[in-house]
Parts: sequence; C-alpha cells; structure tokens
Amino acid sequence: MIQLHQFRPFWGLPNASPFCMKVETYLRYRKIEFKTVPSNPRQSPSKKIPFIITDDGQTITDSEQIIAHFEALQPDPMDADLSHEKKALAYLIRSKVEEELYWQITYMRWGDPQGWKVFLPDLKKHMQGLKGKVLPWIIRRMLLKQMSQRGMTSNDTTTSYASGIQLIEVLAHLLGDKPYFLGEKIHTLDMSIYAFLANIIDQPYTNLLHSYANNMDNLSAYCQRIKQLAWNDWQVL
Ligand SMILES: N[C@@H](CCC(=O)N[C@@H](CS)C(=O)NCC(=O)O)C(=O)O
Repeated sequence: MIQLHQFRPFWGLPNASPFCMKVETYLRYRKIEFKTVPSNPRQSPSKKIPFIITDDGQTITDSEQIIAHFEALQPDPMDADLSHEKKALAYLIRSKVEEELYWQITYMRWGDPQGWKVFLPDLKKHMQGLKGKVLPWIIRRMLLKQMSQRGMTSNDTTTSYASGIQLIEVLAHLLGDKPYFLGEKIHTLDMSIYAFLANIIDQPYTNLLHSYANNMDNLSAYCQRIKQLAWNDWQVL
C-alpha cells in the first residue's frame, strides 16, 4: 500500500499543510489507494513534507514530483490536453500561488497576533511536555525572521496581508465563471490551488485574508466543487 507521510488533520482541515493537502486531494480525486502515516519534516529525506513511499519501496518527495509520478502511470493524464502555452501558464500560476499563499497561511497562524493566540494552544496539544513549552517559540522566532524578510510583521497585519489579498483578487478574476482555472476540465493545477485556498477559506478563525477570500463567491464555489469530487467521504475530526 502506498504510504503518504504528512501532518495529522488539524482545525477541521484535512491538513494544515497545503502541500500535504494538495497530494491527498490528488490521490483521493484519482481514487488511488493509500494510507496516511503521521509524520513531520524531520522524518523526510528532503526535510519537507509530504513524501510518499511507493509499493516498491521508492521514496518520492515534493508534491509536484509525487503527482507527476502517479500521472505517468495513468491511462488518461489530467494535463494531456494542455498546449505548451497552457502548461507554461499553469506553471506560473502554481508557482505564484504556492510561494505567496504558503507565506500568507504561515503568517495567519504564526505571525498575525490574533492567529497566534488561537494557534498556539492547539499546536501545544500535539507536542508533549517540554517540547510543547519550547518548540513553538523556537519555530516562531525562525518563521518571524523569514516573514519579516518578505515584509510581513506582527505589528502590521494590513500590510502583511496585502499581497495575499491582491493574489486572491487576481485568482477570482482569473477563475471568473469557469468551473476550473484552465477551463471546463479539472487539471493538476487545481489540486494545488484548491489546497491553498481551502487552507485559507476553511480555516476556523477569521482574519483579513480569510474574510476577503470568503467574500469571493466564485472561489468558495470552486472549493466546494473540488471538495465534492475528492473529499466527499471525509469526516471532520
Ligand atoms: N516544494 C515542496 C514544499 C513542501 C513544504 O514546504 N512543506 C512544508 C510544510 S507545508 C514543510 O515541510 N516545511 C518544513 C520546513 O520548511 O522546514 C512540495 O511541493 O512538497
């Protein structure tokens, strides 16, 4: 059985890591059987999760490589209909979404003081003893430094969320009234965009980015559409 190594579900989200959720959305959508193995970045050869171990014992890291591995085995690859131009466009959209929204999602939890207030107690529940007392603060210090290099600071949430809000607006315009980002048909790009949007729209506490994204009716409907296709049988824990 294929093993998907990733974080446990959190806050009613299938995964608090959008990269893990992207891979799980893909495997579920494709109806590829797998089992999840609770893990963390330290256990990954790349020091990032998710990673998978295939039936024949091969380890694959990186969400995009994992999807490419399984797509190569499919009789009907999801992106086979795309021209070089559309593939290039999909690459640019995905790269921007993953880079920008990864830091926005990180900021919602670790940087935004309101987010940190609710994130910390729940994070500590998953860390026993001394680990729970020190580790969140060590990780936060490191992340705050990385976020400040991107112009995001705890004392200015408006500026910190501005680039995320701008990208959400761009995505809403790009989607328009199409069902999926590249048209009528779902593609691997949608696995990524859905996972990143769901980590903003479906997270249980509000903030400037969450409320802005939730007001975009087409993006909310898009998330519901993919949820129906891939996560219909999933129970919120
Ligand atoms: N390019 C990688 C990125 C994966 C990634 O950044 N995962 C995060 C969790 S959302 C992680 O493991 N971070 C740990 C770290 O950067 O130390 C992918 O697509 O899988």
